[in-house]
Amino acid sequence: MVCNSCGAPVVPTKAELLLKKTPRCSRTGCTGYASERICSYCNAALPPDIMSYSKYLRFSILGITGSGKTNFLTTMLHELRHSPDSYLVPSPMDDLTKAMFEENDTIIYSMHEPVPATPAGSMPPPQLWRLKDKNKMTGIYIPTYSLTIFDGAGEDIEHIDPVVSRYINESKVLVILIDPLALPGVASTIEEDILNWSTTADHVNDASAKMVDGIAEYVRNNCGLPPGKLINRDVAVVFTKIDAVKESFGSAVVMKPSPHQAKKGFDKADANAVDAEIRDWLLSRGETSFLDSIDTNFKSNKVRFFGVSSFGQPPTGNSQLGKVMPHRVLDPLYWMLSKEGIIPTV
Ligand SMILES: Nc1nc2c(ncn2[C@@H]2O[C@H](COP(=O)(O)OP(=O)(O)O)[C@@H](O)[C@H]2O)c(=O)[nH]1
Ligand SMILES: [Mg+2]
Repeated sequence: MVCNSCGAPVVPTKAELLLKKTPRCSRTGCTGYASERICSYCNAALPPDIMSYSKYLRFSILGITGSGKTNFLTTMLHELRHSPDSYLVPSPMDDLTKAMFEENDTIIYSMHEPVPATPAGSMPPPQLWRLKDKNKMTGIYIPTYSLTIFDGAGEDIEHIDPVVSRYINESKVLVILIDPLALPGVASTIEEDILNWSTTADHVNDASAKMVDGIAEYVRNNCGLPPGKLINRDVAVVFTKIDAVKESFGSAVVMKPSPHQAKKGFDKADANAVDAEIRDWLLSRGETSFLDSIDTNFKSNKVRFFGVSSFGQPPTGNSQLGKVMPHRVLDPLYWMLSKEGIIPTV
């Protein structure tokens, strides 16, 4: 904490902590208060209420460039905000998060365009959200959770910046996106227009598998884990752009509407069925290298596969969307919430 008058660092007294009072500056002659919090590592300003949450959720969205990270994050937050039976109310904790979200939200929902690719080399800061839990509200209290989301750095993952590697390391859940259209065997079966409108980058073979190996290596190095030890971290593998390959899923469970929100909990049977369908699909397309890189790096009981479409249907032109109807974009979040005990598993 820093004094708002003289800028000196301030350590709150025990009484101030206990009574949740704004600490006073202890410097002789200064009458200021320490209402500002800054990160002791990088000096960035932190939201004043950052220490006051019931639970802290942190996740990183990781995936090769163009795998759909930013569009997925934007539609996920939009759905959480706007769906009629949502009981978790999100609000941005700081101006930067608000501005980033509003810009992307306008592009998708008002301009009907996909969010353009993040320029190479730029590194957006993590988004800070608070979630209010209407379900557990009492007359005087509403449980509020902090949700920090890092929208990853695409292919740069092979040369992870130290700051990014810290975000990855501190994430409770790694959300790894797998773009079916970046898989060599799949791209050749997709209609050319749909493929062009749904992809922004060309990738080398096995790009997704290499990215997973890269992430795993960083987590291992940072945690001092030997190469042979499986990483004990929750991993949501999110298969994006499922609209572009929906024929091959036929009447699978993953193509049906998500049941979690209506059930006010995480529907495990539904999630198990989806998990099996996505794994089988990847196997049937010969994507063993991606599955192997997941299975040989992470503990199997910590990994869950999901299938989503941020737009509900492929873009209808170059940078042009039809009606935006996100499909199952909240499923990974519901899993995380159930792991934290915020919603029940049903
Ligand atoms: N068909 C389809 N295309 C998508 C979907 N989400 C994203 N895309 C396409 O993928 C491209 C890259 O998405 P983006 O979110 O920028 O990827 P990022 O680089 O991982 O953040 C976009 O230009 C979209 O055209 C989706 O749900 N369906
Ligand atoms: Mg992006």
